[in-house]
Amino acid sequence: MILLPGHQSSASFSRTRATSRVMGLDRTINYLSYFLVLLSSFCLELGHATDTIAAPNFIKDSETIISNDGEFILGFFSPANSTYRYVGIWYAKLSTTHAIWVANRNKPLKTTSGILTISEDGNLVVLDGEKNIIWSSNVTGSVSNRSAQLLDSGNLVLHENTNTSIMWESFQHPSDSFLPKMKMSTNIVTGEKVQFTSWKSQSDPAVGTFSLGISVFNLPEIYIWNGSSPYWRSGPWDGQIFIGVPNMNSRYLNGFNLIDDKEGSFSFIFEFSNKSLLAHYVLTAQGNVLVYSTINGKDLVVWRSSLMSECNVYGKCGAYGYCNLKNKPICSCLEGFEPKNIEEWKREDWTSGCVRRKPLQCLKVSTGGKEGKKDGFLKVKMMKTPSLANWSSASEDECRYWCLENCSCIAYAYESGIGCMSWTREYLIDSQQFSSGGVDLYIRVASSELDKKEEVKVNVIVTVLVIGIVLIVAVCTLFLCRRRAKRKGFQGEENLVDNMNQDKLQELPIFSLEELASATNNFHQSNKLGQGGFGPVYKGKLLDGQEIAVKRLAKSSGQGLAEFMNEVVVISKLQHRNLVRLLGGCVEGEEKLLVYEYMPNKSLDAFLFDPINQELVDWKKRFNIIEGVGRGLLYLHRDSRLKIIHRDLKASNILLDEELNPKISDFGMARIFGGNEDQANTERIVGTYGYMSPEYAMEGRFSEKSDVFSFGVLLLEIVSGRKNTHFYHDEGTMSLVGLAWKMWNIDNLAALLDPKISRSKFGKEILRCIHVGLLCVQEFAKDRPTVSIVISMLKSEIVDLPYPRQPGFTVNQITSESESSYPNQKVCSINNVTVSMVLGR
Ligand SMILES: *[C@@H]1O[C@H](CO)[C@@H](O)[C@H](O)[C@H]1NC(C)=O
Ligand SMILES: *[C@@H]1O[C@H](CO)[C@@H](O)[C@H](O)[C@H]1NC(C)=O
Ligand SMILES: *[C@@H]1O[C@H](CO)[C@@H](O)[C@H](O)[C@H]1NC(C)=O
Ligand SMILES: *[C@@H]1O[C@H](CO)[C@@H](O)[C@H](O)[C@H]1NC(C)=O
Ligand SMILES: *[C@@H]1O[C@H](CO)[C@@H](O)[C@H](O)[C@H]1NC(C)=O
Ligand SMILES: *[C@@H]1O[C@H](CO)[C@@H](O)[C@H](O)[C@H]1NC(C)=O
Ligand SMILES: *[C@@H]1O[C@H](CO)[C@@H](O)[C@H](O)[C@H]1NC(C)=O
Ligand SMILES: *[C@@H]1O[C@H](CO)[C@@H](O)[C@H](O)[C@H]1NC(C)=O
Ligand SMILES: *[C@@H]1O[C@H](CO)[C@@H](O)[C@H](O)[C@H]1NC(C)=O
Ligand SMILES: CC(=O)N[C@H]1CO[C@H](CO)[C@@H](O)[C@@H]1O
Repeated sequence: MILLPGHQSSASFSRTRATSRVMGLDRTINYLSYFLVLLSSFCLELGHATDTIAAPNFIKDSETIISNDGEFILGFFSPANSTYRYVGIWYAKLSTTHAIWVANRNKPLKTTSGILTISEDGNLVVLDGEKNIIWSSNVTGSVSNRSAQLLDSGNLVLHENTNTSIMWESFQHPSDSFLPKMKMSTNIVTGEKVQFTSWKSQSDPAVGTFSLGISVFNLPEIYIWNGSSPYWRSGPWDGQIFIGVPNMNSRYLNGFNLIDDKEGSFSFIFEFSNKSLLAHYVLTAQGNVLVYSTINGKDLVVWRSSLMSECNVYGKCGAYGYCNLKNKPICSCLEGFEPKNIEEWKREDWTSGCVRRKPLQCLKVSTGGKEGKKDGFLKVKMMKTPSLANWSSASEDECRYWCLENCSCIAYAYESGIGCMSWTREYLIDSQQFSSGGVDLYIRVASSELDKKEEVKVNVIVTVLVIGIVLIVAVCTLFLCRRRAKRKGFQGEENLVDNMNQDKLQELPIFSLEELASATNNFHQSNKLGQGGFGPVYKGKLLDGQEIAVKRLAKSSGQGLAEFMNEVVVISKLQHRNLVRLLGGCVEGEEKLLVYEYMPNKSLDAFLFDPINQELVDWKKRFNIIEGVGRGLLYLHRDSRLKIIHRDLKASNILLDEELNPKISDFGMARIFGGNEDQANTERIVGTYGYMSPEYAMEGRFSEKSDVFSFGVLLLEIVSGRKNTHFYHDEGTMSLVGLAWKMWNIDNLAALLDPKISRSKFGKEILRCIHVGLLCVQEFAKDRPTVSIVISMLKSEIVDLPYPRQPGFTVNQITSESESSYPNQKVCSINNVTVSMVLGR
């Protein structure tokens, strides 16, 4: 059966849409061709070809091909209120029939006689009834044998039959829809871009005026352009969110990732771990971005961007202006600035922007004026930073200093996930103020502006004092609680809880004690999941069926409130798939409870150290857990907006979801660090014996490297399936870390492995993990790698690992040593329970 490419014989593809209008002669041909396809599949073993078009086959109007998993359909369609025919791809299961990709968008077919096939030159083409090429994938080069396949991701690829290399793919030539796994990208060296263009209107897929893509001026940001002028920008990416999109539900940002290949190419990609979310983004003909998601089987718009608020329009308030939806009018001048044209501003025409009230001192000096008081900075809170920032990796202090010293620097901002941003341009544009989120922006003003601020402050202070007194009375009850907590031995020295943090509790969903009692069957013993540092944890079920875990702080534990508040403050600020999610809290009378998402598979120790459960976690799962914990820790240390030292990382604090993905929990001990603080001392040492780094256990010094130590211990435990407590070995008692070191030195790491892991396939990876584990538990903090390096090492991005030095705690030394050097130290070393040591100084 040899047919020329594009020959008018129709291969029928099963699962055509219900709209099939094949009749009469057509049907006969259809049967005939069906027979031919059957025949050919016998002869050529084509297998099932419902997701593939291979020459000489083709599909005609009314026929479709379907991705292997049934999620996507490729075929002919007409948009709403249009009779024109287009070739496109759409979601099979969503009720929005909006095509996520359109081939001949600028050149519609006027009849239903079009076909889609592979042309003689090997291109994917749309032909009209007269065989004219309406659209082509336009791949140049030698003529070869290719076929097109609709993948499960919704990507239509044209590949070589001989070597399967991809010659063209629809993900590289998108229309208006951004799907999971797709890469939106810009290469600043080659100028290559993958960006999205809106339809002209809902009934016309032709290229419209709006486009969406990445713009890179030092920092990559997502922009929407109207024609060639900026229309909306996302603000820079801080590793977790776009700082100009604070109201975007973190659920839809989670899974977003920036890929910087360090060679000039930046891409954004997103993917949800929960496939049933099926979310995708669409740039509408009006310049809006919609997020579609499937919830309870219905697809909904769950988020919309720009036009939702006037403030989102790029440069709405002109130079030096900023927009705040809560203000009336929405535009104001930044502090130290006034409207350039007051009449226009009165008419709410803000485009002329604002001008500086008092000239900067540094300009006067540089033009020969006399020295006066130095300029300073005014802080504006919760801002979307202006566009076109310069970036450097400087610390916050360096950033401020540099900006103050350089007269051309008119503003700076510092955000730990981004670094130092500064503006050295003539003006600041597209600033916006939010009621939460955003970053602090520091604007350079003359010193007299700062003085003025002081005067106002005096007035404000009087008012604040009055309100303050009222507030003090109001928080009296809580205050008394805290004092009692302190009296009972809590040293308060590193107490993060200040009155401001009481607000945090208010922000959090509040559950009533009654609700939680009924959810847990009155905290019934049978619902008890375990014992945390400060009280038992119960499983519960809310009235709406949601399963929860409730931590009930022991009434008697004097330490409760501070740690409780600490946990609330820390977790409520964190969002990461490898951190357990706090759903709410409850404070009623003596009772303090925290409500978390429920993790059906309990904690890691229940798997690692249980001879039966050990079997359930093969090496792949274990490695996945190691990576997940690493990512969660990296987020805590570096990527979140705060720098957080967990201080109590251990197997029983790693919870597992239904797919055994790890989530770090128990933030009762966590410590938030200021911007450039990276080490601290404490007199109250909390942590778990066996996981504590030497410098922390001995001297109370902790830093991210003490978490790295704990992570190293965890790594060794995961690989060996043994606890790092003392166990008997041939030559007396020894800890797991000590044993690992010993085996490393006699080159017998295999002896360390959990016999339940089949090692044949992953031998190298397992040994690498032990090696990294040993690097993490080195005695001196400075020798230990940071978490980001640990992750690179685990992923083999760093190939040559250094030779580890002697670990801390190789022998049972803590009690003896600490007794000699710290006679007043009390060590309560119950192996599996968090201990608290109070150093009397
Ligand atoms: C199609 O036309 C009808 C009637 O003119 C109109 O109500 C509807 O909004 C149009 N739909 C679209 C998607 O343009
Ligand atoms: C393919 O090339 C033709 C001729 O250069 C051009 O008119 C057409 O727009 C191109 N098609 C695409 C999809 O780039
Ligand atoms: C093209 O590739 C297919 C599948 O590999 C093969 O069956 C067919 O014979 C090839 N056609 C030509 C013209 O080489
Ligand atoms: C695959 O084959 C095509 C055409 O024969 C050629 O252009 C391409 O370089 C090949 N790709 C690889 C990876 O060999
Ligand atoms: C987009 O730009 C065009 C031309 O400048 C203008 O007429 C139109 O109003 C703009 N659209 C929006 C939504 O701002
Ligand atoms: C995925 O999301 C759906 C809808 O929100 C939810 O019902 C389901 O439980 C989620 N599945 C997982 C594994 O989180
Ligand atoms: C700011 O960015 C511009 C353009 O990229 C560059 O010329 C200038 O040197 C930068 N300034 C600083 C201080 O980085
Ligand atoms: C200030 O910044 C500008 C622009 O980046 C640069 O050209 C200039 O050398 C800097 N001046 C000083 C004193 O650092
Ligand atoms: C400590 O762990 C052991 C065994 O793993 C268990 O029997 C014991 O009850 C645990 N102690 C506490 C206080 O949870
Ligand atoms: C390994 C293991 O126990 N997995 C379980 C995790 O939880 C889900 C849901 O409860 C179970 O179905 C798995 O068997």
